[in-house]
Amino acid sequence: LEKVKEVVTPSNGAALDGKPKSDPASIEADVLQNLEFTIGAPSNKIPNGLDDKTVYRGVAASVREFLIAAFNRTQDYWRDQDPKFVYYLSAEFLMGRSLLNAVQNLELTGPLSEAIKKLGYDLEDLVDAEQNAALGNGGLGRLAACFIDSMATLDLPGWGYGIRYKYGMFKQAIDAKGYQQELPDIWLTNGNPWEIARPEITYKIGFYGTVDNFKWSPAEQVIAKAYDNPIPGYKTSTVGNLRLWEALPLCEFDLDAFNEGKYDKAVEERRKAEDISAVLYPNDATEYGKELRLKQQFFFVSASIQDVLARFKEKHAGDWALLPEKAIFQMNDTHPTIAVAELMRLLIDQEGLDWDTAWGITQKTLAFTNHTVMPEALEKWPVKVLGKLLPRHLEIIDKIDDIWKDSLKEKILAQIESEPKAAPAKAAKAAAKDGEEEEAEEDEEDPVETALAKYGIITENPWEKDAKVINMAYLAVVGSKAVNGVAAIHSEIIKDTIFKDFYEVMPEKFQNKTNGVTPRRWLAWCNPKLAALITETLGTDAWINETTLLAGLRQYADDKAFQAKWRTVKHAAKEKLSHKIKSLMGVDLPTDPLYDVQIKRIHEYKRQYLNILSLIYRYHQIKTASPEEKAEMVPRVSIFGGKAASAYYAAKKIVRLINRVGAVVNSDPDVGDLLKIVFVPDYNVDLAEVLIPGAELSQHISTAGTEASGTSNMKFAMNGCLIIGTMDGANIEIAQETGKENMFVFGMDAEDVPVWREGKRKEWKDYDPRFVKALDLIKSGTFGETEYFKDLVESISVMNDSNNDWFLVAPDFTDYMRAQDEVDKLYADQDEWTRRSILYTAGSGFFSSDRTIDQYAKEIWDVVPCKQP
Ligand code: GPW
Repeated sequence: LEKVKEVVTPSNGAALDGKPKSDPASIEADVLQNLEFTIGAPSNKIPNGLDDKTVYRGVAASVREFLIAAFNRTQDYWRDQDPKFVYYLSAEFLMGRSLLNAVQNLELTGPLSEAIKKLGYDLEDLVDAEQNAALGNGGLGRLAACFIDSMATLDLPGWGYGIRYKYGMFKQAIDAKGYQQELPDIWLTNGNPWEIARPEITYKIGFYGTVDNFKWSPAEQVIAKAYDNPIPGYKTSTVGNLRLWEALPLCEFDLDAFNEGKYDKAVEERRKAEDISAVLYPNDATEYGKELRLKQQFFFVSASIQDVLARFKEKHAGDWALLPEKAIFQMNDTHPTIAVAELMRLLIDQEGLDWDTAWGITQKTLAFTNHTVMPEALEKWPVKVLGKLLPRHLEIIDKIDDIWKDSLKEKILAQIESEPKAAPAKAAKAAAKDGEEEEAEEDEEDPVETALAKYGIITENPWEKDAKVINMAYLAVVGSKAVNGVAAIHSEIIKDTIFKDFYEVMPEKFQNKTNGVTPRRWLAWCNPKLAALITETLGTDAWINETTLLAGLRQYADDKAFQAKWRTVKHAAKEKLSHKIKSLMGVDLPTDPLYDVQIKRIHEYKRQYLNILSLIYRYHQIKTASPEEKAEMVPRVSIFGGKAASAYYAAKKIVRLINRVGAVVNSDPDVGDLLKIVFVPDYNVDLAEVLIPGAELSQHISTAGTEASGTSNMKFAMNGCLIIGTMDGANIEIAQETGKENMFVFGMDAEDVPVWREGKRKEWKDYDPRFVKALDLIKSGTFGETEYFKDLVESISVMNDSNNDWFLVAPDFTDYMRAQDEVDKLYADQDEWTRRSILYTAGSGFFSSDRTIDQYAKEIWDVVPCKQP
């Protein structure tokens, strides 16, 4: 056997004894072998004549062997043990890079770096050679990535399910005039060493066609092909899975058409199918109701459910009542909610269950997370669009809607009877006054039907006459066992607003699961120096999985010697950030000023506008200051990053404004190092891994009540970065954990915002003179393009039907400036600043996604750890 091993196993012994050898020499030999045979690098250039990209591929191929070995063992064990699984259905998984994460989670960094050094390369450079996997827009997609990391680390049987987009989030460039340019994200050109293609795992997905007597005959079919992405846990041998689907044509090529010389037609079917998994929709929190988007959603949901049911049948054929004890699907926002109808269809049409049995199973097997209260993001599919693409599903949704409303009838009737009769009488009187008594009589509707209307899943489209829409969030609420928001305040708001009526009739369904982030990627791996200091101070690295241990840092917050060490480490991270910006943009940033960072999707509700207005005023102050006043000012580097959805014009103008202001300020000799404003192009996961450790102040300044949670706020807090923010989303809980007095809190509260919008705003004229000054500077052309910026300026200063400063930039400005003054004052006191920085990290333990996932597992999923002995 030993002899055979030597001769046969090219891959480090994994195939025969199940575990590759992890000493530096074995790894080195394996990388060489992969460079030569897997990658096919020219042998005369091996080992040290290759570029980093090629060596990266060889190294990744070796790491892949470790991953696959542990992956196979985990999945075999789970198959054998048959525990209950959670399936996280998400249209987005924003994974970022995988090499460093895999190597760190597998605890291979030491021997691997040594092996790489022997070959004449540097692990850090190879890490930088990797393409970002950007199959997500922002917070929602990155949350899904953090969640599957935590599931693996907690040994929870679970898979992610999504789409293998050929093109991910667009790449952003900023042109010389400050405009955002969008470029395609061609991320698969050099192959993807982190995925395992499964040509043998395929499902048919149907679209269009007709329904005859409940039988659906699709007019179009495509194939969904599986790709598995192993997800390593940390300090465990568990390796979970992210299964992504690629769309392919049923028939490769129409040979008849080809033979007739119709070449275009011959390839048409292929193109139509491939379109489905071609590109990620780059809209964050806005929907456009496009058919292709619904196609994508149904495509991955159907493939995933078919896959789960197929595995269930292998073990438990026929025993459908057992399904809720073996599987739960978590729907990440409304994007996968067609799952409600698809699970019903498969159980009834394919497996022959009766309606009631199928509905009972469905309601126990699905759960739903809501991530926004903004109406434009809550998907409502026109009945026309959904009925054409998925006629059988429309029929099922229609019936769910009827049965759901029927189930409420008794309750409603009792309610109506208990109400005093005065209300209808009053209405009749009012009608009589208008001389329309008779008509009112004729039109009078069944009061029960009227009262039921607000519960309707299928409703009238308020924007279009006679055009019904399907409210996907309502469908999900009715079809799920649990519904949750993503931060404490958000989970309360959804019960009071978008789901109020539903909450009143089924309060037990509604829960909160405050978001979290993985402390591996977002502290331990991205900020190794701070991590080392924490480990040294706490005397253990157990905090990487037990983040509540970070609270142990509190006792050192006042310790001057510790503060000095903390500052040194933070400063090193600032230097790294400054180098990164130099290499990306050619801009030299001093490292002494306060590093202030706002990185997130560009959106009016997130209020990058508020931030840039305050900087415009700061610029004005610098320009008009005496030398003595200048000497008192606290220098600042303001960094922005984020993408605007391609058709979101206001957001694109804000991007341009920031860039224009930056160009003027940075080249003004009067300003010097007192203020630098940079917009880092193409903000993404790997930039975040440098920006977050290097930041000292971060801005989370959404209009109260609009940001469901936010998750970068948690990452910044973990890395000892102070927060200026509103009492919104998870900021509130971060303030609780780290001390509200340590946060720069400003602005209106969530309860005041609706009051403002409905009333106060109409008579308010109290514009802050500094706000007026900042807008004047834009208007008078200080940053050029006055015509271009005109409507942006008016949107927050001239009130009329189209401009109403919906996100309260003007009324929150004064308090924001007060908070900014406090920032400057505190930064001048470095000891106090550092003390708070330590307290942020110490108080961030609650925001680990391990905690979040543990709560999901216990309170919604009923899934327990299943770890190999
Ligand atoms: F609109 N979020 C996001 F709710 O990143 F669908 N993209 C989205 O399309 C939506 C939400 C959607 C974000 C929230 O804005 C953010 O507050 C939250 O922290 C994050 O989802 C994860 O829950």
